[in-house]
Amino acid sequence: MTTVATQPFSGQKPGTSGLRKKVTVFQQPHYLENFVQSIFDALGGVAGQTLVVGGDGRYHNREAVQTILKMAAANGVARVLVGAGGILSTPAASCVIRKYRTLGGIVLSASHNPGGPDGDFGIKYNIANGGPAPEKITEAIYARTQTLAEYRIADAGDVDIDTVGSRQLLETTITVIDPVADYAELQQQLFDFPAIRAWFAAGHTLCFDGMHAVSGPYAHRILEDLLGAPRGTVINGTPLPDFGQGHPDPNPAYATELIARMSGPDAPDFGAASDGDADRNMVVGRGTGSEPLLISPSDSLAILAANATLVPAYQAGLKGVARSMPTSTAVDAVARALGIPAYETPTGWKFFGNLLDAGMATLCGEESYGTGSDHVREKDGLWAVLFWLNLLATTGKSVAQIVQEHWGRFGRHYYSRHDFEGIATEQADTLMAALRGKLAGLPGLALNGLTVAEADDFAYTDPVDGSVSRQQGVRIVFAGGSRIVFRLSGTGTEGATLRVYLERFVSDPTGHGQPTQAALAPLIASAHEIAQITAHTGLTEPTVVT
Ligand code: G16
Repeated sequence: MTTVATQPFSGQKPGTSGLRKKVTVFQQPHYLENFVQSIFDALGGVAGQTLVVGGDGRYHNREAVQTILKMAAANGVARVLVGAGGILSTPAASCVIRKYRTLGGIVLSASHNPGGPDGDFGIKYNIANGGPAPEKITEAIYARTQTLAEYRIADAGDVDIDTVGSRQLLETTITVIDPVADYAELQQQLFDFPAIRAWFAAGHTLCFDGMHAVSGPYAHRILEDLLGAPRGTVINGTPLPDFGQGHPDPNPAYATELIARMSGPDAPDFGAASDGDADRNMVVGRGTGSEPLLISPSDSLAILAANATLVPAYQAGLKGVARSMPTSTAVDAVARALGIPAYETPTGWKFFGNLLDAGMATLCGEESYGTGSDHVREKDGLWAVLFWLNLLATTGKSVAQIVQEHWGRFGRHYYSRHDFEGIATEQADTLMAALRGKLAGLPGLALNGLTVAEADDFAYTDPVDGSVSRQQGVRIVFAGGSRIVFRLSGTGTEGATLRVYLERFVSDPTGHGQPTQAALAPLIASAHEIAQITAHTGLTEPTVVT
């Protein structure tokens, strides 16, 4: 065991979901070690505890796992459960933390951000409930990074992390586990596997795009081995350190292979993709013409909530639902019909943890392709796919039928997010400051046929612990319920990304067939005018539209 003298690095502040930086930043001597020691210290020490360690398999994953194991041993951790090959998807890590009642876990992932030597890397700490550490812990970790003077690490060779079984490192037991087994067992307890198996046996088809990221092994095992979907159902199913040089973000802009396969009359019945660490999902149906039927994540959440009692795990009904503030209010309409509460939280899955722990919400979701439930404390990509498969199998309906019927009953919430990436941080901050400065004068403003009803900067008081989070996004609500939300991303690693979220509600079914961007055109024009996006950033168009 060695104690190494070190100096603080600036900027080790966790964002929306852990610390995300370029791989080259993490490769600096002491950088990862400082952050890991700060986690251990912020927890008040980890001696005698059990921790879970794993990651999404991206470049630098294996090296980082070895460093963490040696530091865990030097800090007196009793036992570490590590996924074979250093692999654990984010929802699987959450599942393992909960199942084995560990103190928590360290998850290595930069989620949907690209990987490889020039790509991104990330690390986050999850607490004993299996969910991302709440702000009071991430703030304590950050505070510790600023004063750290030394860290402890075992002066030992690398541990075998590829063979399932236990071995010793100093006094610490390193137990290498099958990364899929516990997660697959949990999913079988939630869904009607025999019905889904029968759906595949009847010739129905699915295309699941693993995007060369960590969902592949989970999808192969569950969809093909356990549910009998034919081989080839899962595409891009082998995790690669650079994700095949792709961008493992399951949206129409990046999941291009899935979109191509879902286009045209011979498309599979159902399509889905997941991201770098397998917590996100995009679901797609067969369209009527050559275009696939893209289901917005907000609609997907609402549809799952409306049909939840068809799934064994949720047969008794939902206690409540929760969505992040920028997510469309489609699920609120379902909650009203079901007579259950709907909570609105800031962006970041960590804000759902208390609601789930307190039994106040059962399903949660976000516009950023995240959906999940109280079965773990992370969003869960494959879980959402299994939920949809369960609905398709038990109703016998097509994806398009389920979506059309939902809109017919609840109305349609047209929704889109426009991202303006690569903005200089000062420009983005100036834009947001100018917007905040205007808020009080906006109500009553009429533009593009819309009238501003309310405008504010979202603040959230957690109903369980009373903690307050301010400045979580500027909301502009128009008469009739249309909304524009502006906020800066907390997950990027270069410059700033402005996210503009657009929502318009249409109750009349004759208005449900419009192309999304056309339906939102007055809101898009208003967003540009109100925020002066081009004047502040020089960008006339978004760089990504989802
Ligand atoms: C993370 C968070 C999500 C959030 C998303 C986007 O997801 O867990 O709650 O919606 O980032 O955040 P932002 O808009 O700040 O970039 P993931 O999948 O990247 O871990």
